[in-house]
Amino acid sequence: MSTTNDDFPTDRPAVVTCGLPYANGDLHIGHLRGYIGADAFSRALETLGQETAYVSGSDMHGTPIAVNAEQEGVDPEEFALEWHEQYAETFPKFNVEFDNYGHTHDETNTELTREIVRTLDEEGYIYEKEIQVAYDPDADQYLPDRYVEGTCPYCGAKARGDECDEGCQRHLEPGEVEEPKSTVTGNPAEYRGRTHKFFEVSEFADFLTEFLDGLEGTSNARNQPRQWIEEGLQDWCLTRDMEWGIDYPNGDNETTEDIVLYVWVDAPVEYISSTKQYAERVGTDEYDWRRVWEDDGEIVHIIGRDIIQHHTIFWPAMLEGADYNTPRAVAATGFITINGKGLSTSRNRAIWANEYLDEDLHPDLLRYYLTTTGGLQQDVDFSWDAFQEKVNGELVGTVGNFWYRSLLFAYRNYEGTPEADVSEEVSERIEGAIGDTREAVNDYSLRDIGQAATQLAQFGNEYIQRNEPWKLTDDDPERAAQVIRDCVQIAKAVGVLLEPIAPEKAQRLWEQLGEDGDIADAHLEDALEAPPRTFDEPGELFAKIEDDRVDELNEKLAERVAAAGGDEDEDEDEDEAEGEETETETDDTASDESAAMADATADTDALEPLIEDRIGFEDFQELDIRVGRIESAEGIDGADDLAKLEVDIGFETRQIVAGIKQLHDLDELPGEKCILLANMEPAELFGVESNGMILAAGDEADLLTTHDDAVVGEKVQ
Ligand code: B3M
Ligand code: ZN
Repeated sequence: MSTTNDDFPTDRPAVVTCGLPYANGDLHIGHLRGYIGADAFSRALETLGQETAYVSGSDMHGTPIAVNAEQEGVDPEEFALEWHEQYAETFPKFNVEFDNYGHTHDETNTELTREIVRTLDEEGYIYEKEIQVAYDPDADQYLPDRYVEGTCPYCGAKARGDECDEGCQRHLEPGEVEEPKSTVTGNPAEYRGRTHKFFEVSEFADFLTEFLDGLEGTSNARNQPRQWIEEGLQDWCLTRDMEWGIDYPNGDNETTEDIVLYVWVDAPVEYISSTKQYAERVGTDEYDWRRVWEDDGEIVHIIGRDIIQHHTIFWPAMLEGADYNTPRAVAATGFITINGKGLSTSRNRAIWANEYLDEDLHPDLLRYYLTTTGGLQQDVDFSWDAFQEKVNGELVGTVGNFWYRSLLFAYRNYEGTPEADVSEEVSERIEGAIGDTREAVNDYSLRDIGQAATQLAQFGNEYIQRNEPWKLTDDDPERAAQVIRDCVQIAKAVGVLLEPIAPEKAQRLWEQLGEDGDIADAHLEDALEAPPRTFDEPGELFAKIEDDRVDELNEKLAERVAAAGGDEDEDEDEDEAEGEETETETDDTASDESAAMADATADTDALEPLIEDRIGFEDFQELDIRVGRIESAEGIDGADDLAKLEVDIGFETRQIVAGIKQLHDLDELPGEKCILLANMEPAELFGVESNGMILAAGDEADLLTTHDDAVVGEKVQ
């Protein structure tokens, strides 16, 4: 496999997927970040001219469903199908438009999963082994996955039977969780011997190393698995002692009683099944699903960062073992926090999908907030205040304002697009924005896709201010027409560029410009095509969110949390999953992009206040700040954010721990110069000694460096 891919667009069909929601409860903002993000990415790929399908489905199996169905006393199939239908209805309301949305229990997926497992078996990658499985003697049942809880053997955090959801995020094999406790009765569980099927993941270590070298997406999806491979891969138990799920296929196509496939076997297969269903619906001449999955198509998975291991170890090993194509990219998003605290469904500290819609808030506002606040890998904090600030500042103040004033001026003075050619300055600026969008897509940066559009609108506003067309209409009508012609073109271009993120608003703009058809079918180059000569009076596309509305939304959220027994001021541990975080250090300042967009200067309200007390030069001299060169950088096992760096400081090499694991591509750091505080007291973080402190600024840990010939070891003074 080559380690460099052709840039998008390629002439091969692409599929974009998002992680399958477990069909077991209401959708919330944590889910929406992934579905909206993947929807925006697939729309953006299409604007580049890339043939793309966007597919997903509901995850119907496993203990997440069985446990909840049991609690409600209903059959798991009926239970999951009901949620599945609700999800399928909810997504379009957020303008999330799947080309196919299936579910893992349908015939396509059941058959394909069994076929893949059979192939793996035939290829000799599956064997049987007796293992110790948790068992509840009082309930007289085995305790797979979420039926058991205990302690993670790797990091010591509280863990579920199959995942260290609150700690190191590792997948845990049956029997691994320590001090097992039954979630059925709350009693300590016993371990009992049972024979299960295993997939020889360990055989794929070399393949996976090479696979990761070529993998695009976010750096966390490459770095964590590299570490897991280095530590040695374990084979993977493919079966579970339960009834709900896909029966294990025997070679002769019979099924084995009482054991089903682990939910994580059939869940990712739905990516293929759903693509296949789409192709069968539109015709395989129209969309060649076999080329995508069996040959050289572009597979892009967008997932939450808690399921990196499943998508970068197990899944590619399964695909390779069964002779399928493997993903081009895995982009893993950070979590969502609410008012700086972990999202918690049990504490009702969440923004629910239906609640958002019931408030009559436009879906494109949330789409914009979720895709452009922070980078994909970063945790994003949601608060109604930050939402208001972003909507009012960027969408109302910058984009909406520019659209409305340009189109209104054009309508009033020219009944549409004035007859003039677009100036060179403006067409170059639009071309620049198209280039930025193309680059952003190839970098898997939704934020940059959004910023390319918003910055173009910002340019448009400045362009109007600078040229003052209202002063020109009488004195220099030709020049006035030229300026407005430019503005109408910029307005159209902003619409085309913003469509992946705010598709409904962009479509409204399209219609206001008198364009036919769907803006979703437009390609980036259409941003340079002239709009129709005439159009009707435009209306405003974005409305300000008022302060009292925000107060009301804040109150409702606080009341909900209080009613669930929580308190917005209390500091507590969280115990939730589905991409929910236990502790985060998200900072609200991340949401203030508007000032940073204009000139990389932050809004001072969002900055830490200046320290009033002055220090003398002698105090400063006590800080031994040096130029260093990073020799190596690797993530620290078990720590979400920390990386261990070896830094050459001239006299010696220092080991330094820095909170940059999610924020930098660690592979790209060796060789880079950095600035560090050399006489920082040594400290131990996650059992790793840190001997110095790397200096960085901002939410994305922009590393300080030198720009000329300062040599390694030199003092900064
Ligand atoms: N159903 C949900 C999760 O763990 C799980 C994803 C499956 S993706 C193939 O986030
Ligand atoms: Zn752990």
